[in-house]
Amino acid sequence: MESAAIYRQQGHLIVKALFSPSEVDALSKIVDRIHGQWLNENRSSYIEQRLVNMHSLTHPRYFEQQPAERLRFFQLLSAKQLTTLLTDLFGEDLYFHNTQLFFNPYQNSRLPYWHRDMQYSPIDDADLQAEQPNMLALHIRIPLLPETGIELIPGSHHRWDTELERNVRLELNGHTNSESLPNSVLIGLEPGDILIFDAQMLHRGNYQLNPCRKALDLCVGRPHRLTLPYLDGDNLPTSAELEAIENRQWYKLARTMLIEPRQKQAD
Ligand SMILES: O=C(O)CCC(=O)C(=O)O
Repeated sequence: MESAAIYRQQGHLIVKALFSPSEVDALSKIVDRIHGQWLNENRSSYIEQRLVNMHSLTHPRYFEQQPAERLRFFQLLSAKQLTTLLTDLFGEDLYFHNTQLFFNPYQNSRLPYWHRDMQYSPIDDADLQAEQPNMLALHIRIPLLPETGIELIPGSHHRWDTELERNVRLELNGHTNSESLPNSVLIGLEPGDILIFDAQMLHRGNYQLNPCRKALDLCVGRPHRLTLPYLDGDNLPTSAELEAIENRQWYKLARTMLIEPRQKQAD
């Protein structure tokens, strides 16, 4: 089956060896420095709240001493082979939304939890279900270490929950969100591979199988009224940086999206 058909059917797609070893190495060095700063500033939250990720790795706060590295990071995140692949699969109208880094919780002190990303927003579950056919919010997982780090339920991007899935995801009727669910697949990835998946499909991490985890995540999607309010302009390239980025279309559209809704409100 061709890649677009696999994604349409499953809600996820693995592409092997998309990034070269030198690109992975360059990303890894930048991510390590950012993660190190974040950990210095957030160590108690990391431990007490059993955090499993951080977000907004492109924020200027991580580049005060290394301004040139921010541009390099944006360039690596929009590598030509990645933007071309995503355009072939989903079209031209994609924007850069944010980045995240997933890691193991402190001392593996937490169980992975099934969820659909936007269930943690104030938006009602019924509204999310109704809008699901109209939304495209993607995670592009870029593992910087080998991992068996994520579990998905194929096909759950184009349907809502079964009764069991709902009970588990929302912890209803005595269920917990860490219970096993039927028909799930556990994904193994090597550095260089990417996993593309729908942020609203049923998924959870896996913390047990990876002695150490460093999974960079790029959030890209089509502009939608439910996701755009979460776009933070601080995470986007400045005008000067934008001019210097070769494949700038995702960033350009993101910047446009920050301006347009305000203009519409003013009309
Ligand atoms: O990779 C993980 O640990 C979980 C991923 C996840 O929850 C997400 O991408 O929203």
